[in-house]
Amino acid sequence: MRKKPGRGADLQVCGGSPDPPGPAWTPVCRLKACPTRTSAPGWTLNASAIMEKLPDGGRYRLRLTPNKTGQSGSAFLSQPIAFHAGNTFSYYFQFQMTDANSQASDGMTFVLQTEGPTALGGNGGCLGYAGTGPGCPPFTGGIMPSVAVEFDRFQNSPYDINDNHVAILTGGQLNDTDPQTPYGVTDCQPTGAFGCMNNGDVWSVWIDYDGTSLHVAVADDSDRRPANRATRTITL
Ligand SMILES: [Ca+2]
Repeated sequence: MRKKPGRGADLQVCGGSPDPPGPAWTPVCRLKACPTRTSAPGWTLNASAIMEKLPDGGRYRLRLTPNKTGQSGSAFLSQPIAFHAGNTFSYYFQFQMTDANSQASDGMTFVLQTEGPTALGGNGGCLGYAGTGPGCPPFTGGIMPSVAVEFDRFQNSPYDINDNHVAILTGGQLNDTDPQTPYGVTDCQPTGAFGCMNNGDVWSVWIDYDGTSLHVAVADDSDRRPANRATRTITL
């Protein structure tokens, strides 16, 4: 898995379900001053991606890019997972795109790929997944072969429907398939209201493959799964 580009997109990786609410805690560090690591067992971190300790002093989370322009970073499992015809999978994670005042551009992608653990696409609208080039896509240089789910919160003309959409991508291209807008919120600039993926909330993501189709569900500030948001019939 992997990803991301633009400014201030943080991917918080959690195994299983989120922790239940606990007692109030006192921050042991402020986010920008919390301890960081440039490696994580089992993972390959690329470019701007680092592990960053949570302010409660507990777990580390994956920070794909800092809050700067022109960034791209990715993180993949170092060892590939064998996948055969008829196999299925379910994956759950949480993300947080901080600094809504700077729009937390441009978003991020969850990627299944066979290129290798150091794979990385371009920054900005390429979401660390697609290749770069003048004019309009398709561009060369994206991660491929691959299937990705994008969480895109900056509208690039002419190929994005708005500045807050989820879509399925293939072949390292920004070929948005079945683009859908969480909560129907289509205007998230300059700040993010509820339903804007850049609003600083912790979002939950469910990605499931049933052997025939890829299904994606997202929820703002909730770990309760809603109806699928995007779906594509695809052979992995
Ligand atoms: Ca975009």
